[in-house]
Amino acid sequence: MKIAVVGATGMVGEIMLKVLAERNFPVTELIPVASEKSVGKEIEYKGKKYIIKSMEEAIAMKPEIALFSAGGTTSLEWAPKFAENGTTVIDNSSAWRMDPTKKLVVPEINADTLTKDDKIIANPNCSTIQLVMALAPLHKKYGIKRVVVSTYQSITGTGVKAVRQLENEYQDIKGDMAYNYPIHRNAIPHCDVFEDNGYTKEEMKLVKETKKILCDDNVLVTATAVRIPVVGGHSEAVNVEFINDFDVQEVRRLLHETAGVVVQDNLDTNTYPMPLYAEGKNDVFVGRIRRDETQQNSLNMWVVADNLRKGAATNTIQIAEYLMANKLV
Ligand code: 11C
Repeated sequence: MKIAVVGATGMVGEIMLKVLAERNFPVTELIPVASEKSVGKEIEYKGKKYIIKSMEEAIAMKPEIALFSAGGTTSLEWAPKFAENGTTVIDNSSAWRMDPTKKLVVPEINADTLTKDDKIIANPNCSTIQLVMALAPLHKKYGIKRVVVSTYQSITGTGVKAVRQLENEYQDIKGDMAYNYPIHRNAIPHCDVFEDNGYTKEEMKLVKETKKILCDDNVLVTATAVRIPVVGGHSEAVNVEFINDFDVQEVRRLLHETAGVVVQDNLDTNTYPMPLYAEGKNDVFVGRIRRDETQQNSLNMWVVADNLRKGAATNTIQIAEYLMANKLV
């Protein structure tokens, strides 16, 4: 399969290359694409060097699939040009997610909705992916009425500038700031920009994308997204109210049986998910599963995942794997 990776030198792009190699994706020709300043430079994939191409060059090479992680503006401009030329684009930006003509896909949940006609496929936001991975099997069984989620998000979600800010702050060096405030020793309740309703864009992605992926507008979601000085992944405290009652042991079993979900929940051994250990892994980890004793049919849980992997690169590549396995490209 001829694969273009658009945004190959970015944080997610680099992980995409890593995950493609790790999963032995059958790449017959790799086309790394990046911004004009990187065109002509080299990147390495599986021990071989590849020259970074421009968008125009990549389109002319007619890749079967283009994995995009180059931001919304680039995607809005270029994804249709790739698609018109016969390439299936899997886009990791927010550009197409809420477009009613585009599918928003987490393969374990709704890849079966994909057809050959889907030429631009949207990859959800990282904090949404790990949330719906834990919610989907429970929604199927008990019906979700309402979700209250608080996130503890890794600085890698902001990008390389934020990683540098934290590193500088560790050493008391003054440098460029990715945030309005220091992030070292801090928790900033502000991920992405504020919207008119007082929520941030990140919080509203959790609300809107969850409904779209679960294909159910009746699922109520309210969110608070917080940035913390962590690099390994995003964590989420999730309170779920179901329509029907549940058994905690059965919830554990359902999650345990869900592909891509790992239950880490043993209080006797202090076992619960943490970003330090989720880093570099492709799964979503769930623990601290317990009944909310203040409200009927309600549950609390803690959900952790590597936001650059299952939250971005891995999910994108799983979509590509599904398209390939089902001959949709
Ligand atoms: C964050 N979730 O952690 C963001 C990063 O819409 O794909 C990814 C933004 C997106 O800040």
